[in-house]
Amino acid sequence: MKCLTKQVFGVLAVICMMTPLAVAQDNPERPRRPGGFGGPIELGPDDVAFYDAPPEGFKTVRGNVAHGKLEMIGYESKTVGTTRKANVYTPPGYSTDKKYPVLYLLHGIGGDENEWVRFATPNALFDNLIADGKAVPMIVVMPNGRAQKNDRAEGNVMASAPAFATFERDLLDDLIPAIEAKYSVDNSREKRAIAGLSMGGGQSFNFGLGNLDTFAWVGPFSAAPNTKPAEELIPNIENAKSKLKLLWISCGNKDGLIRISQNMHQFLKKNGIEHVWHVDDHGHDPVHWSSSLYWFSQSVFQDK
Ligand code: FER
Repeated sequence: MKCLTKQVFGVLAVICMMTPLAVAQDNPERPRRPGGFGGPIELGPDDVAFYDAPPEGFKTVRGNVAHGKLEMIGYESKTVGTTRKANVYTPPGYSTDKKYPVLYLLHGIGGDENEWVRFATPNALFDNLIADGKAVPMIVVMPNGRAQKNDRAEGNVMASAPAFATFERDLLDDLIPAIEAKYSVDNSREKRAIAGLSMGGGQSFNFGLGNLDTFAWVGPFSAAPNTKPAEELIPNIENAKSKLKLLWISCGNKDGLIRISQNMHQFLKKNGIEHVWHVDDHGHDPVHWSSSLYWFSQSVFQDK
């Protein structure tokens, strides 16, 4: 038994990642400080990669596969008091004759509803995985997690951190009902997932583990300091064990925020809560997040 011990797909899963600064997210070319946000990085024996780098072209549009559709929708938010935007991917052959699982995919502090689209080309990434039989056809919703009237990533983006907490109500009370009214969705908890990067990773921990009757699949990548303490998020170990279908955590080993994910991993390990812990050689950056989405997407909504 080495490192973290969790059996995922019959394999020992251990991963960790690192997180640089949020404002760097919008521009993959922008230079970053080594380590980015956060403090010193101390790596332990569990903090190793469980997956390889994705194959070449994993997020490039392929001419020889069926394509899904990416559209921008508006929904009425009682929480914020505005009409809010979300990018929605529907898979190839989307049909109202079927009911689809839904992944809610959240951005970081410098991002918005277009962030994932900009750097991960999720329509191509999902088209390719679905064509190869590696991901199940799913709807992917990429909303704006900054739940305030002006939700643009402007000025001092750190000042909008409280609005990322407010998004819990927007998500549960406004967005999910709007998605389930507009699309052909299987609305059982086993068919609803939440994942995200950095602030969106913290939101995934907080809203996912905090609402296990709503979400069964949780994927925080490079979680930020908005992550609540593990003891608060998981007051009932047995309940978490029985309700979680997958808790998939990643971070880069050059990410100064890795301590947050390491702490969560240690709590989960100590309490015997199965999870994936994947630590790659990246930082708080789009390469790590694209890779994490690539691998998480091949587990979500699939029983082991
Ligand atoms: C912080 C460092 C990083 C913080 C948030 C972040 C709220 C978010 C980073 C990101 O979303 O990329 O201290 O406090």
